[in-house]
Amino acid sequence: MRENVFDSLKGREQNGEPVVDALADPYLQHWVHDERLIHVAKTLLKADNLAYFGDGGYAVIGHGYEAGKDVGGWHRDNTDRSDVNAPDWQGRYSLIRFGFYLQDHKARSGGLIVRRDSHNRILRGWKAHLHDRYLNTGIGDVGVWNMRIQHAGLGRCIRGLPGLALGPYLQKRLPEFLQAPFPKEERTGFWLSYGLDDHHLERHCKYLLTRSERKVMWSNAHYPEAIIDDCRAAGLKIIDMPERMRRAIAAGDEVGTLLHHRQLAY
Ligand SMILES: O=C(O)CCC(=O)C(=O)O
Repeated sequence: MRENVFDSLKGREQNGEPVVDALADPYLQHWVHDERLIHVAKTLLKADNLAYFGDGGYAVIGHGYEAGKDVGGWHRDNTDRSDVNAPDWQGRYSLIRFGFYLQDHKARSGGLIVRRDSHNRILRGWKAHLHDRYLNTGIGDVGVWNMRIQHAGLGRCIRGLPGLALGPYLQKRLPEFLQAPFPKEERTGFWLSYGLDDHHLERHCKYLLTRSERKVMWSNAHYPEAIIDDCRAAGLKIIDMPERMRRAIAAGDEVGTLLHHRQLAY
């Protein structure tokens, strides 16, 4: 997978290949319909109507992905991030994201921190930090999270006690020698989101249409029929968000304009 990501990156940086989501990327599209991932997703979500909605991609630190600017802060990936009365927080939420960290973070910093139980409630104050957990992923591991959960990329852990997470606040305050070093390789992540084909997903798709980085990722994305067939054969429905965005643009709708998260009206 790491090789696939670097082949894709080389294509973009050296051959001018366009930035597209994972399913439109010839180096990565086979991962979207990997039956092992689909099996895990369906098992976790306890249902069969699984869909991919154009939310898959990678980032390599130093290649248009900067610590403190693009990665490092606490956030959620869902549509309604702080308003627990909003639709995302009603009923069973059904969107998940796989995160592959393609180097060893067993005792090395640079992996993901998640805040346990924050997908069920809003945790505030210092007590929230008691829920922080560094994912000590090794090579070949994958983290999967509910997209409502609070998390922070480029986490750090304590040297010698790698199970202990250091979120953005503590990273700035704890002396460097107490913090576990980063792996030597370039820090690379590859992410794939899936959801059940339901009202939560439809709302999230509407939300994604507002975002400018989706416009970048989808403007040149086209899914070959053969790949859609492979997905179907693996039991995965494809929601063609690039096409939906193009249609919205052609109809004169305001899409792809927001640089940052803004909650949808409800
Ligand atoms: O680990 C990272 O680089 C950030 C991952 C993340 O926050 C996400 O995929 O939503």
